[in-house]
Amino acid sequence: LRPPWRARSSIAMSRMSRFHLSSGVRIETDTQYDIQFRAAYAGTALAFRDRLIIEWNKTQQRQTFADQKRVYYLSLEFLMGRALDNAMLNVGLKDVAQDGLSELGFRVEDVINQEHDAALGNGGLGRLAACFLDSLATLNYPAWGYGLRYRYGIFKQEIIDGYQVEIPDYWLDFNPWEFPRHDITVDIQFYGHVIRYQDEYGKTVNSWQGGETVQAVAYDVPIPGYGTKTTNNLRLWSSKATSGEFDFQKFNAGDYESAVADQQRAETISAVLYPNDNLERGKELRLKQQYFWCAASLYDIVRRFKKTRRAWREFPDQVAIQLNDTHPTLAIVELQRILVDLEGLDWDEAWHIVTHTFGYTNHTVLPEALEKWSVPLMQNLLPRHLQIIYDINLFFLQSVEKRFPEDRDMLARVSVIEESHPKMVRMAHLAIIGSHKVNGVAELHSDLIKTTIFKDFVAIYGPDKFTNVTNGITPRRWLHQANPRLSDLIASKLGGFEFLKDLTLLDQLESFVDDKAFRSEWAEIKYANKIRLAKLIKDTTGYSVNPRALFDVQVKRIHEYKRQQLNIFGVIHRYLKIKSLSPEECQKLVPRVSIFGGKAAPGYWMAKTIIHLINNVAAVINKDADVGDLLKVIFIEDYNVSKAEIICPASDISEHISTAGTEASGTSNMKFVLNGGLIIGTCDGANIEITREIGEQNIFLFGTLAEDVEEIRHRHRYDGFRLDENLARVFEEIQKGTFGDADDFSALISSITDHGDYYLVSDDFHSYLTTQELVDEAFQDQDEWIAKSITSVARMGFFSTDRVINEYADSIWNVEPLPEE
Ligand code: 26W
Repeated sequence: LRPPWRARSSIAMSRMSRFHLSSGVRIETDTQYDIQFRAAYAGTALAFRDRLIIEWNKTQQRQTFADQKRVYYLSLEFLMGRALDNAMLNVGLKDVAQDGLSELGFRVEDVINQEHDAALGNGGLGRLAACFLDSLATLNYPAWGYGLRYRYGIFKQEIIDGYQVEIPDYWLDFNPWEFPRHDITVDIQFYGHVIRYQDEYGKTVNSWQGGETVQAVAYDVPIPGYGTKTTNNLRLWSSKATSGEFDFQKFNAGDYESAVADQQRAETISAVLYPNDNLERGKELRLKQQYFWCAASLYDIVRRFKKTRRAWREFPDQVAIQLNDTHPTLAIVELQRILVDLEGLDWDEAWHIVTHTFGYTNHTVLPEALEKWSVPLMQNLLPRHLQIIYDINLFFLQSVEKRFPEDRDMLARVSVIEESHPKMVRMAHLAIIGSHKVNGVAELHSDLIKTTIFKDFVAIYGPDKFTNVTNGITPRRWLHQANPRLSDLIASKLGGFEFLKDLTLLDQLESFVDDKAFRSEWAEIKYANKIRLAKLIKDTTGYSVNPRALFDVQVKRIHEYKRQQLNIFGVIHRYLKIKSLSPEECQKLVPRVSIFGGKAAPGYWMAKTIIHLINNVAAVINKDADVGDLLKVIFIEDYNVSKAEIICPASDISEHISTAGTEASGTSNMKFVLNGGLIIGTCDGANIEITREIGEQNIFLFGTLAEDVEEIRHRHRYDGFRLDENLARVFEEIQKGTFGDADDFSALISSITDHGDYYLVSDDFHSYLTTQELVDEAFQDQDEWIAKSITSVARMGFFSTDRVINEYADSIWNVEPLPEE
């Protein structure tokens, strides 16, 4: 932080009074810098918040008045990052704020950096939801996000002695971006039992009684669009004890302690984000979170619909609900319950409405990530919902049986209920049956779900129910905000910032590829961004890295399928090679900085082992005088959205090297390329479409193809397994203890050597190394490298979430934008 100097001008004084009013801090007299910075942040944030509120109210009124179809995006995760910079840029007043703050002696970046990330997500799925909100507002769609207001977001990661340590992320100390709506509450029921009886007209009534209730309270977050007045709403639910239950009965009975315990139990529901990514663990509290959030959101959506006094059959013409993975699948069951049990509709009529309302997006094919809930657990927590699930399944299976009378196995395969011990509810099956469209998030992934996990459903419903919508990223945050200098340079060539609203306009950059001055400005900006990252590295790890070296980055959740182990084994190989060369030979090498970042789920032991190995390798290599600048290894702790904004603009190359067929899409690949970094990757997820767009000559692809993976795994299992020679050499070095206690890494090694190498690390190691050599070679021709960088950026227009949202709107939601006249 650069200390602010004392401000004297009168404009500055009047702005300070805003700080004073909002924070109780007097900037001109308070000498504690951190307090001053916090006050500057609070004052600026509140000033922008005021502006947002005005447009937010107008937007809500406009949408109510227009009374057209709305989109509801249900996501258990919204990985928003910081809001202030985004608000400044979207409202278009960052310059004004910058001037005002500098009069007070502050740099705007320092003020922006005061904000705590809103980290209500694990990784790709949560960040995608955040990018979607930005595009929905920017494109003027009448849209709401619904999520949970976790008191603790994803944990903060510290690296201590090379190990990941998790620290709770309490982020709500001062959050000017949320508005508690104590008037908007919903009572949510759990447990209890179902009573079935005939009413006076002989109709069967199912009544869910007893159990306990918890109150959902709405907290609203304004979502401003870029360069538009539309400001949508993200509604996050917070849990608390229902007032009646907590205070009076037990309190009066003198049972204070247990009354407080009840309150705490209620608040636990929205207390913490589950930190697993792609791993399902079947915990009751997680199911409670899911129902709590689905039921509150549905109540809200239905309440809004009812105000229009339309007939129920018009519900799907007014409401589109998108399920971000299977986490909100209970919303399907809840809507059926509301319509049948509470509103008295016939089953079939209700089911027609339900199935025309929902769309389901799948984000993973990993078997361990597919949600299943045990029937006894569900029976206990949501007895009426379980009955409804059984009925949905019964009617579904009856229709399947009619169409496939010969195929008994088919019924067992597609059933919502898995006949295991205990029985399990398969949420993906329920999501498919209850939706009118199912989509994957990249072409390969969408093809894979149709031919593997959901194959039978394609046979049942036909291929049209299954579709692809390839992911994207918002260029506002991931180009304009993260890389302002590059954005300015592009704008100077394209005649303005229109490309931020229509990213395909970037294609005009291609005509400047041969422009020498342009190239050197382009290269200079990349270099400046690398200096900025080098500073972050110095500040957080203490290591100095040479910004002229090739920056090779892999930042994402740590997971065996994403294969950070392949990368670090490659680094060890490089290290051994450097050690074996003469000083003259070393002269010819390209200096490299291998940069890692990412969190491991706290219970994912193998992922934590990979982090440990990376850090131990870094400790050895970084202090080896023989190596010097030729190789540095960095683990950036606590990778999050704000750090991504510094890291993505600073890569020369980034790694997207999952085993083919395992990464549904990937979105950081897009962020890196959009910022002029090249990528090394496997033929997986969106890498394939990136290649198609930017051209094969601009990407470094390697490794096994998805279609061959199964056969190779089979070979490993039955014909034995041959370890790659170079990898064997790397393992020897680890086993010698070069990188700390060899026992620490024995399981990591034996997962490859003795347990079938499920992720094909050894199979792909040779082509990985060969491709890395091509990277080195290419980097030596900087002119050509920059040309590739510019060409790639020019061809990235397809990967904007604006394109993505328009595709969802046209092919799944059937909603229209509602711009301000
Ligand atoms: C139930 C535990 C759990 C938690 C999170 C299972 C699965 C998830 C997410 C679906 C994991 C996730 O974030 N998937 C990622 O979604 C991105 C957005 O579509 C894709 O780009 C990534 O490839 C995919 O891994």
